[in-house]
Amino acid sequence: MTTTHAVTHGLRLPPGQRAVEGFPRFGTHLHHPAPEIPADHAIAVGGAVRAPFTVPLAHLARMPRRELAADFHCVAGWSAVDLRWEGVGFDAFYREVLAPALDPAATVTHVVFGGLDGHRSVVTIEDALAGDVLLAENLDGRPLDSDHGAPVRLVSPRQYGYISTKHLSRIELRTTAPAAPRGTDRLLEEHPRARVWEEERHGTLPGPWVRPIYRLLIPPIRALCAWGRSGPREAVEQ
Ligand SMILES: Nc1nc2c(c(=O)[nH]1)N[C@H]1C(S)=C(S)[C@@H](COP(=O)(O)O)O[C@H]1N2
Ligand SMILES: [Mo]
Repeated sequence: MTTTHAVTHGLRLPPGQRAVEGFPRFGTHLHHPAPEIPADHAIAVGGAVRAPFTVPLAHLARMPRRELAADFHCVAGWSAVDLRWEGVGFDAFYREVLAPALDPAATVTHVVFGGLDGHRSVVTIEDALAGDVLLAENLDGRPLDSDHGAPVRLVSPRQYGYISTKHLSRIELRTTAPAAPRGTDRLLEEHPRARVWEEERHGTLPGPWVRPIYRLLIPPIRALCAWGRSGPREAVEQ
């Protein structure tokens, strides 16, 4: 098993980030409980492939496994430090499972990762194939719980957290940049790269400008997300 330690550039945290205790449940799902996981959960692959297909989780179990020690950075400004993920490297998954199924005429430029709850993230092929991107099934030695993306999630530690789609159920290979979903709020406009060390927090505004506004969103979003947690209410972190 190989272990990768994410680059820290000699700084404890990327610009504008503050460490939090533990690892809160957080996301665009807000107060909604985690989605039901089908017993036969599989990742559906579509887009620029010769024919769509699905990859059952049992297939991941047979692939070379990787560990990744990394901090996790939400675009709103909190960072969870030193998480230990385990799963399959996305680069290996791409080589073994996705590339052989590609339409031979296609040049993939972007990968779309979709979750069971409808969340989706768009990643350039360059960022997706960075060596430390993982299809993670375990966190800190245990299978992912529903707060953190059971049964499998993307983890891209050099990008803001919204890229790391939880409850991963769909991978689409694209040959052009997909358009932003209709109704996307300009205030929360995503950056096409979302790299944390470059503070690519926002699509058009400089990262440091939006910091204070995004930071205001942390307490209400955290409280809403905690409300939808799977564990006992008394375990909800404040
Ligand atoms: N399926 C799904 N994945 C998601 C989200 C979501 O709402 N749904 N939120 C994203 C955001 S904004 C963040 S910061 C991280 C939070 O991951 P955590 O809940 O494990 O802390 O998940 C990301 N992945
Ligand atoms: Mo986030």
